[in-house]
Amino acid sequence: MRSKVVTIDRHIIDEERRFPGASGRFSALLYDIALAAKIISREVNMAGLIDVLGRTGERNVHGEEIQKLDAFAQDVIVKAMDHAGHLCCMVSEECDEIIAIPDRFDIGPYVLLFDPLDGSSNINVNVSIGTIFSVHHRVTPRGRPGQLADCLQEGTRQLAAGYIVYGSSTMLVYTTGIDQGVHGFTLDPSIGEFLLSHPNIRIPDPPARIYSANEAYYARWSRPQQRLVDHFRGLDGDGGGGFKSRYIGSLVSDFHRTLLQGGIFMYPPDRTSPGGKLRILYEAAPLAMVCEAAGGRASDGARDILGIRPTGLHDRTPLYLGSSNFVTLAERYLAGGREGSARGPDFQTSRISERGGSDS
Ligand code: AHM
Ligand code: MG
Repeated sequence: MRSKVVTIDRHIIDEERRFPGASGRFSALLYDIALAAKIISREVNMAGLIDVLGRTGERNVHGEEIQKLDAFAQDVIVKAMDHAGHLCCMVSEECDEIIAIPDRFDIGPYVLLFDPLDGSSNINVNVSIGTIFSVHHRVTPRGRPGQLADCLQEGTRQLAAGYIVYGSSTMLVYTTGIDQGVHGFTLDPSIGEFLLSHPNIRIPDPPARIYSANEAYYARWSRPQQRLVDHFRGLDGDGGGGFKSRYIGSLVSDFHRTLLQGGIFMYPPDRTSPGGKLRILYEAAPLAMVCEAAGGRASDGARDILGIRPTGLHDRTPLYLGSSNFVTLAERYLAGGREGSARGPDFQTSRISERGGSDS
């Protein structure tokens, strides 16, 4: 039994005290994200009842229009975050352009980038979905609306990143730096509070041997990518195998499992999406920060995700995320050439590193 109950608010305040001189603005921003998460969680849990209460386009018992959940989540986050004076602008998967702070509100020093409800194909079938967020400090002069330059920053410059998974319970997981730890909070719906349930999360070592990818796209992958998965399946006759396959199709949920159990999540480039599917700013970079803060690695197959500087708000990237040794193994296979050349130069050593240094 844990000896004390720590709410997310208490945790954020305690963390802030470690930085004398902190304005409290950043803590307030995290607090507002947690508040938005609670509202979205409540609605996600009611999702199955929408058909009972009325269909989208109709009004609910409060006389409010019932929205699609992703539009609802977008609305909740914008309304929770736009007025407190923390932000200079926002970026969302749901909006082509930068979301400006309305003129009547103060302009702050931070940028919030988010995917309000990721895993859209799972929304209507009661499978876990999530929200992803990333916070940067602005780089343009203060006091004016945020600019593109404030949004298009490398992942290494994130001040905080995290996600909320709406699963069998709702959890919020976040970090404020690679060396600041990753902390997980579970929502207790009876008191409406996120309670610290997973302090200092580290990806287990040795990790679970789990790979996660949409294998229906196998025929569209490059030969090195196919060989990597053949290796996980034990089909290449070269010491692989012993892996399980798990793929939910919700990035947040697949990543959450990877964080708690280890393994590798992959969304590779393929013939129809040569640049990958997942977006850098509000999908790949924030999860990469959490992953690295928990001792893992995140790569696009050749480069660290956190080093990528996007040129557009919705730029995409291939993504390999999870246990450090598996991500490095993937890079070694892919270095063999994306168009199907022979095995990568370090193929033999990859068998060793895959198990974290001991092949026993
Ligand atoms: P979305 O932002 O439209 O929901 O797309 C992102 C989702 C991720 O959650 C998930 O990892 C991936 O798309 C699944 O894609 P696919 O159905 O191609 O496997
Ligand atoms: Mg998404």
